[in-house]
Amino acid sequence: MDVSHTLARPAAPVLSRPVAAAVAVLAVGAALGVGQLAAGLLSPTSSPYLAVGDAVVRLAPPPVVEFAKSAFGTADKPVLLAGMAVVLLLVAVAAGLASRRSSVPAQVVIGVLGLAGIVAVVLGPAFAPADLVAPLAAAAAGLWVVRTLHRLALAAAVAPAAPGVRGLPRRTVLIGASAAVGVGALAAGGVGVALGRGTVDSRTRLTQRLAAATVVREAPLPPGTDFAAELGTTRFVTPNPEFYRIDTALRVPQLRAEDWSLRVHGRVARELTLTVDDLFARPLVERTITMTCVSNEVGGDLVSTARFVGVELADVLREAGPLPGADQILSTSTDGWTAGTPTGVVLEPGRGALLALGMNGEALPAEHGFPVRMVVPGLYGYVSATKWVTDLELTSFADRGSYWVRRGWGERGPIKTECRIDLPRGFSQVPAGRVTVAGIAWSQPRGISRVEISVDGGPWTEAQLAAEVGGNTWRMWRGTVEVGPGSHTVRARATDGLGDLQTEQRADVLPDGATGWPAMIFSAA
Ligand SMILES: Nc1nc2c(c(=O)[nH]1)N[C@H]1C(S)=C(S)[C@@H](COP(=O)(O)O)O[C@H]1N2
Ligand SMILES: [Mo]
Repeated sequence: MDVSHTLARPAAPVLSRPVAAAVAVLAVGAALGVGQLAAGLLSPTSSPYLAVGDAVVRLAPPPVVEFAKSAFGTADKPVLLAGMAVVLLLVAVAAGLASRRSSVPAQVVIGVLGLAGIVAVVLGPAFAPADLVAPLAAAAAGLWVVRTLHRLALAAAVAPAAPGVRGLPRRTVLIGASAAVGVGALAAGGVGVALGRGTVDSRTRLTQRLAAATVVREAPLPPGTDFAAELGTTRFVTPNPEFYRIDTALRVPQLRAEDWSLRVHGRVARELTLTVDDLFARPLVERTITMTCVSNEVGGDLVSTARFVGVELADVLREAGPLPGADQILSTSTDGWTAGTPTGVVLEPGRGALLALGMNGEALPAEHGFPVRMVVPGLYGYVSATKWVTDLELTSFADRGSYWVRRGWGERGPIKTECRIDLPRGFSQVPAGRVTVAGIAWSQPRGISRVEISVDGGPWTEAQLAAEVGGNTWRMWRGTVEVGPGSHTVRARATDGLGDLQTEQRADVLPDGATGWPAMIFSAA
């Protein structure tokens, strides 16, 4: 009697290790590809992969972030994304190896990864419900692929040659399905990344368009506007990658110039809507402007200078025709940030406020407001320099607050006269004798007429000023002091273009900008 049929159960099918690992890796790959494609189609910032990367950056302890910046420089982001890919690959392999009999462990791992993507997207800076599509689609694709491929792989493991889908041998079905998933994931991911790149291409086109446009250029910078070559101090024009950056956007809005428009409305005689083409149809002007952040401490580095190209904001306003009582221009960015600028300041003759498109010979970098931002000489950024600006509402200060004003910062935000000592560097050791002291001073739009320095409480002596560019920019200065061996303190103070000395009174940055004479401690030997 043959009992084997009734007593010996067939061994539970088991996947080989390579096949089990490959199934999970393909499923995770499919999830990433689908997520990237959906994000590319709907909203580049909803990519679960990039959102998790951003979350890592945000949650990383500051020492880790600083280490990454110093070790990898501007490549820190690609390094992070590549590192995440390696981690995901290892997690997928481990999940696959744990799923040789059942796909449940791999499903749990993919579910957890999917949840991480969803949470990261939801916690993103500019979350909108539609942003859920990409991470949800990614998780669904990953789960579907792992279950389907696992089922096909188990069937093939039991009887590779038995007929499967459409009568093809099961092993052939498995290989075909796996290849289709792999190729599909790569293609989806590639298309998604390419779609998300729209901003990059749009920037390149706008840079070319600016280069070809007729721009009313400023005079070239006079020679001797800085001492960077001799002293290694701050350069007059700040290269874009070094321009200070302040905004509330955890993820830089990715816009296309072709899609951008600006609505001018509210208390106006005529509502306007301007596209980038409309801006190019107006006179373009070049203007060198030093921007300053109200949060800049005395001695701080939240101050930079660029040559901007744009259209006159005052002309746009006049065309819209502000109505009586419209004392505030409330500007809004695509990410919902707002600034309130005094209408009267922008309309002052010669103020030179811009809707800027260009910065130092190229289109605005994405992080500085591509495609269009406001720049108003003489006002701190928080009341004037809206990046990614899409809406100007003429209103009144009495009626509407703006982002930082509602949080306790001053309503008007004129820039205060300040200076900074760049040399000698803090706590540095220099040879005793004649010591070079150098720095910058600013008082937009009044300009700088004098800078004085004093060592160890001694008399004030006048520093030499670098060539003047205009009231809207900072001005470099240098001088010397005589010191013997030991510790010393050098102080500096600036006088603006109207002859007013900057105040010695120390004030905190809150509510309307720091004041006080900067001091630098160094030692001579
Ligand atoms: N959309 C948007 N624009 C913004 C801000 C912001 O948070 N969001 N910050 C403002 C502040 S406080 C300053 S000082 C300047 C800084 O501009 P920058 O980053 O190009 O140097 O941008 C202003 N424009
Ligand atoms: Mo700022």
